[in-house]
Amino acid sequence: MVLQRIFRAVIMGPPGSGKGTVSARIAQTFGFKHLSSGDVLRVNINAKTELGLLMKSCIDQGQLAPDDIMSRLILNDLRAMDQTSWLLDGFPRTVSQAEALGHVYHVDTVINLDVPFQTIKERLTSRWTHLPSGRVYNVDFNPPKVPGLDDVTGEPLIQRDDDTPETVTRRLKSYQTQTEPVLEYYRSKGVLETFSGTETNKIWPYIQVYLSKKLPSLDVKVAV
Ligand code: G5P
Ligand code: MG
Repeated sequence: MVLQRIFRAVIMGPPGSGKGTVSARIAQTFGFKHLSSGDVLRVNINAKTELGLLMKSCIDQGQLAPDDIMSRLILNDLRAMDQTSWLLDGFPRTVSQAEALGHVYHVDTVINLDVPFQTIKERLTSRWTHLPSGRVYNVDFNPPKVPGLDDVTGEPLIQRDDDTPETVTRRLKSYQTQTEPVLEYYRSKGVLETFSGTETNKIWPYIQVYLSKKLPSLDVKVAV
């Protein structure tokens, strides 16, 4: 029998605010499983699955995928992670998705990255991604050791089709209209914690301290 603390967290923030970058640090520091809805969709698009083919044009145009499809997809993946602490990145993105998640799981905390839109636009055009793992690089901020190649596997990096300046503008708009209301939803539940700034390295220590304090206060769950 193993005693473990199950912690369920969500990370939110506009496109390019650093959700993937901070999630990797949280996963490494606290041992959470990281599930990114965008990564799940991109892996499906790359593998040309039925879902991927359906979702590709939505994503390329900077629009959100339909709520029912996203909720089914993510809740299904979460079922396999029931015995472990997890961190959801990119889901929920609408109030309807937040309600679907809330019907099944209690969310312990929501980390909100509050980064100015101008900072974000500059970052996304210089982002490089390793598709199979979701690892992200940036030519200025965290360049790969060998240009164009993933540090861990040596496989090629790609630039996302939705990182063009026009699509980034559309993604930011849909964030304002469809995702910002989710912040209010979680604020009203008393679980929202906002971290503001323009540099991940400056925000990260505050998140680390916040989570370190939060974790011991959780109920101990017993897993066998
Ligand atoms: P995604 O994949 O969830 P977004 O738009 O929410 O996409 P994105 O673009 O993945 O978010 P991020 O994860 O917040 O951004 O940011 P990141 O990748 O860590 O950092 C961005 C860049 O900045 C990187 O190059 C990083 O190295 C760099 N960086 C980080 N910190 C710093 C710093 O301090 N300084 C500098 N200079 N650089 C830094 O969703 C994609 C699409 O999938 C669909 C939608 O169509 C969405 O648009 N989708 C959904 N649709 C409906 N419902 C859902 N739940 C959906 N989820 C996904
Ligand atoms: Mg991301």
